[in-house]
Amino acid sequence: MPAQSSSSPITPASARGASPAAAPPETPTGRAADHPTVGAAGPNRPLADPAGSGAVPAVDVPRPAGPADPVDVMPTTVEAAGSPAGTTVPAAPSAPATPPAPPVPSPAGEIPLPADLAALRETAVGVLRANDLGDITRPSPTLYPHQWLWDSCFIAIGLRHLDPARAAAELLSLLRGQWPGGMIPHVIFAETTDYYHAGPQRWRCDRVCTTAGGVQSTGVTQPPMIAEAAVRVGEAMTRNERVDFYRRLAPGLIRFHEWLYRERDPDDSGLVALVHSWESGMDNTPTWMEMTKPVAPRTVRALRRINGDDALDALRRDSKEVPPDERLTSADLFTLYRIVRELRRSRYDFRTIRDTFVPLVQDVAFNAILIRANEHLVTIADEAGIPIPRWLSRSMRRSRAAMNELWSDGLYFSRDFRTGELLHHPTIASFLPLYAGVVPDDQVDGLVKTLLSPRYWARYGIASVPTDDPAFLPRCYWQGPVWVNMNWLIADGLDRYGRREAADAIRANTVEVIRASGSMFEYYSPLDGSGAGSNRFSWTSALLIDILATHPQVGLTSADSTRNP
Ligand code: 2M8
Repeated sequence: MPAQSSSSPITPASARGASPAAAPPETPTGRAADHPTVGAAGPNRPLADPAGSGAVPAVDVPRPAGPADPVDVMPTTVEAAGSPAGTTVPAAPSAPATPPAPPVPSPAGEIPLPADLAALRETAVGVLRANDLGDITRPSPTLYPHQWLWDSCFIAIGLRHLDPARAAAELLSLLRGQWPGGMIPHVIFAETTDYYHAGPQRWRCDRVCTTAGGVQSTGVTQPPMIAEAAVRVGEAMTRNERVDFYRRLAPGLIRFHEWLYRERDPDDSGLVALVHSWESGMDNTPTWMEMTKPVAPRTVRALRRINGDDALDALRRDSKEVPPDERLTSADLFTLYRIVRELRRSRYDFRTIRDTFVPLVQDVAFNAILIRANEHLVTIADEAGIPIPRWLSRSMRRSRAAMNELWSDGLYFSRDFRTGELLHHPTIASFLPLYAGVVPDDQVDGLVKTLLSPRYWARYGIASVPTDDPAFLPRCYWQGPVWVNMNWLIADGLDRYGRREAADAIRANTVEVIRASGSMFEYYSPLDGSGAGSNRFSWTSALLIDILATHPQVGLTSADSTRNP
């Protein structure tokens, strides 16, 4: 793995004292009383504060209108080698009208990238640099000003190509927020006065626990991508650096996996349960919204009846950068806030939460990511020379077997923890068992065929909700758009099933949709490739850098829309 710390445009971690070999990174020490993001006068004031409106800086990056040439949106399909006969893989979007620029040496020093891709990579590096807050990287400059768990993992996977020590610091910094019981929170609040709609005062976690680093956090977790990211970062290090990094990470990481099973799988089912859609990372995915809508606050239902969505829209503050129709609905957002309130009252304790109205879901994507993470955890612990408790190894084995229970009618589905009923809503999550590597051989063909069908793989990539589903909205958050992290995970799984050509077609498509938009958007319409959500988004940038470094041939071929994978 080529490492480029010397020429990295990211500030070398050593300059900030954040090398994995150095002492743990300095941590903010603010508590509820003195943290700059807390307090009614601060920017994280309660949602309905009338003085709050308009305080969010407008995004200064123009939003592209989508592909210039409407002909570009016509579906083109090519035969998919490595997929069942008759399956087609949509081609990558065609190249921009300008003739291809001559190749320039790739920064990785291997296969030269065409000049436009080299420039795109520089844009991605620039985004990561701009979002770098020291030892953490915010997902985007305006909408997401703190540290998110799985974002940091995807970010580290890209950062390793620029500065492995900085990438390691990104992962180690997640341990600052670890709770005494082992939970690693989904957001660790940065010392910033920038507004975030679900800031510390919504969670009041300081009343429940003091984190090791004295930082403020949310009281829920997010997909456990840390072990995957750590192994990728470890690949970019010398053996000594890696062992040192793993020794620092492994104890906290093992405690996190222990917490997941102890706290969230109390009945030893093998599948952990989530208590909020924010834990799934796919906030408004239809599966979760089906569970969430019935617990909408009465006031929200009443306001909606009287004034439609307008009154609610006026109260929310997360949609100042991003138009409301690209985010979840206001009613759903206020319902998610209500669930946070209930979690807070339950002191984030699953035994208490179980007896409340809070929806509990054994989320298929989260559990798939956990299963893969377990494998990586074994590697990390082995190399660090730290044993994994026997009971944890047993739970890990149980998880692999339990995934089969989520299979129904050719897809995998999440399950209602209380009723044991499958939630039959097909989404991108249904394919994550490919990433986990738990799909039995005789089920792989069918699953891949479904993934490559136009229902899921539209002209500009894999839709997060099938395009013919009543819930599908091409530019609305987790309700339809293409997500670069999902593409990355599924392509990785396909590789391990020997479906390299389908995997590379996904990567080529990912690179192309980013190139066509010219910007690092949070998500993209699968129908016309237009960017949506936040711009200057970190994981899009990081995973683009990773794909171009690990699969440079994808960048070279992606402009050829007639290519046959
Ligand atoms: C989105 O979620 C946050 C809440 O966690 C939000 O909308 O405020 C999701 O896309 C999530 O997966 C992601 O980690 C986060 C930051 O990028 O944004």
